[in-house]
Amino acid sequence: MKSVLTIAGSDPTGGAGLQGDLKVFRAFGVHGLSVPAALTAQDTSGVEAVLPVEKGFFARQLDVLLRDIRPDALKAGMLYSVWAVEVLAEKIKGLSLTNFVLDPVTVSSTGTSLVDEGTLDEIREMLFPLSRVITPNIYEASVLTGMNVEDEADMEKAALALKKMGPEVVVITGGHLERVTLDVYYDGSDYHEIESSKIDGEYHGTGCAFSAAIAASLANGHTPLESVRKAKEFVTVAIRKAYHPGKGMGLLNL
Ligand code: PXL
Repeated sequence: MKSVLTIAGSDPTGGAGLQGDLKVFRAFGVHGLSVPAALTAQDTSGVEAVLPVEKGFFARQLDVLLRDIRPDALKAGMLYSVWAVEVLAEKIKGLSLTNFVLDPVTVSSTGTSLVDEGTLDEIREMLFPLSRVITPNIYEASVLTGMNVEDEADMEKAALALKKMGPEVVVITGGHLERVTLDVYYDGSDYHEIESSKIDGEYHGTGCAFSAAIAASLANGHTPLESVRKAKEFVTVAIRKAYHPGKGMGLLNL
């Protein structure tokens, strides 16, 4: 069985973050490894507080785990701190880890910041060049490029700008057309528009599940484009079957 590592935040609701990622890994038939970079206090209505894992202990978790198991793919979600980015970049380089999927998380679905000051700049500089696939949504693509990303043409321009920052593949998610949602995939030579039907309502953890599914699929030997398509189908089904265990947002049925 392939092993896939998530480095992300803890989400006690089980919908996003590490806990969501581990369910995705199981659904894709891979063994899930997980290292928390931060804890959150949250419910289905939103994130109330964030506590980063202390630097030395974050590094220790990675050191100990990675000297035993070499993951076939890994994903990073909420890293929160500048130093978590630096520690992770060192590990990926030092061990020549491949199939790294980066979800450049900025804010929670309800608007709480999930990055400390300077973290996004550090992600762009240190982690983009090590990434096989990056998965910003249109908001994150705007913040990372300084462009105003709204329609399909903007998404293509932003994907080009992001590609120049070093990742092998860029997927910008969450474009809205009249009846469909649109993701733009760019690998330096071709653009692919990936459409799916729009589903009403607010769902928590879609970005986390998407990037985790891409990582799992890469570990299973699929190409980035195949992996992105499989991840999109998986998340669409999970949204369609979402449920409401709490009083706030729906959680994906992973
Ligand atoms: O969806 C972004 C996200 C990532 N990671 C954790 C989260 C959230 C959103 O709330 O809680 C841990």
